[in-house]
Amino acid sequence: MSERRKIERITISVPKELLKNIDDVINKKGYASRSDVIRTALRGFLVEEAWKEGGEEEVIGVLTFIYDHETKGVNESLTHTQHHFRGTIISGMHIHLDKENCLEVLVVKGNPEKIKELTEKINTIKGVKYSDLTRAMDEKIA
Ligand code: NI
Repeated sequence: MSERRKIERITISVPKELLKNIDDVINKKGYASRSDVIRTALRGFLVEEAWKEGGEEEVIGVLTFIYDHETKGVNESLTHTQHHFRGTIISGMHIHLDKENCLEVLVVKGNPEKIKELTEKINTIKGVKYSDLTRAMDEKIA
């Protein structure tokens, strides 16, 4: 077993009602145990902390957006923006959804502020109809 997979046992105190609600989720969703749920929640907390304003850590995420490729200048603007942020964008995928809509998925990595800046830039390009940023992290997810 590697160093990072070593398990420590901790004791935590929680209000009865909260524990009941957690047990309800465990039963409903089929989690293996309370520990399993708490580990998942803790990882979510770490991701949230890493993405908080002023975060210095490198994070990873997925930016998904839909745009109308027939909007004048949208392709040029998207290409220009993505070249500008080439240090942040690891990979991308483009799907032609229908006659006018395109779906693009960008895997992004770097400083959280830089990723938010890229997200804002894409959101404000004329022709972009929808976007969503999935926040994650590639380190510390022990
Ligand atoms: Ni397309």
